[in-house]
Amino acid sequence: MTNRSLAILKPDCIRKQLIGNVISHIQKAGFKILGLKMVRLTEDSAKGFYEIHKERPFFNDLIKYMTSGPCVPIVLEKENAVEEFRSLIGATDPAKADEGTIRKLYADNIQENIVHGSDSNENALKEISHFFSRKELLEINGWN
Ligand code: 3AN
Repeated sequence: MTNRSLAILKPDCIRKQLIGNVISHIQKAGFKILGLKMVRLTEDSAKGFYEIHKERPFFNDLIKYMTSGPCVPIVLEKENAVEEFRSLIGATDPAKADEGTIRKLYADNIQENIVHGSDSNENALKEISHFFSRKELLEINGWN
C-alpha cells in the first residue's frame, strides 16, 4: 500500500553540507517528495515532537541538538514508505547500521545521526502535521 513517512534532515546533515547527498539517496530509492521546507525548531516544538522520549536520559541533549541549527522536514510517499525509509536510513546507531545506509555513510554517532524517519504509519501522520498543514501539501501537489 502506498503511504507516507516524515523524514527530517537533522542539524548535523545541514552543517555537513549533505542535504543534496541525502536527498539524492532518497530519490534514487524511489520516494516521491510531497513537501519540503527548512525550519529552525524552537525548544517547545522539539519537545513536542520528541514527547515519547521525555523520560529518556538523552532527552535534554536531544532537544539541544535538534534546536542547534536548521532542519529540513520532508514528506515522502512510496509503497510501504515507513519500512522502506527505515531500511534506507539504517539503525539508530550508525555503528550498527548496514553498509550503504544513509546513517552508515554519513552519521557520526547515535545522537547526531543525520536523519529521522517515522516508525509507524500512525506516527508518520502525526509527525507530518507537526511541520506541514494539510492545505500546504494539497496546494503544492495540486500542481503535479
Ligand atoms: P530513530 O530516529 O532511529 O527512530 P529513536 O526514535 O529511538 O530513533 O530516537 C530518536 C532520536 O534520539 C535519535 N534519532 C537520536 O538522535 C536520539 N537518540 C536515540 N537513542 C539515543 C541514545 N541512546 N543516546 C543519545 N541519543 C539517542
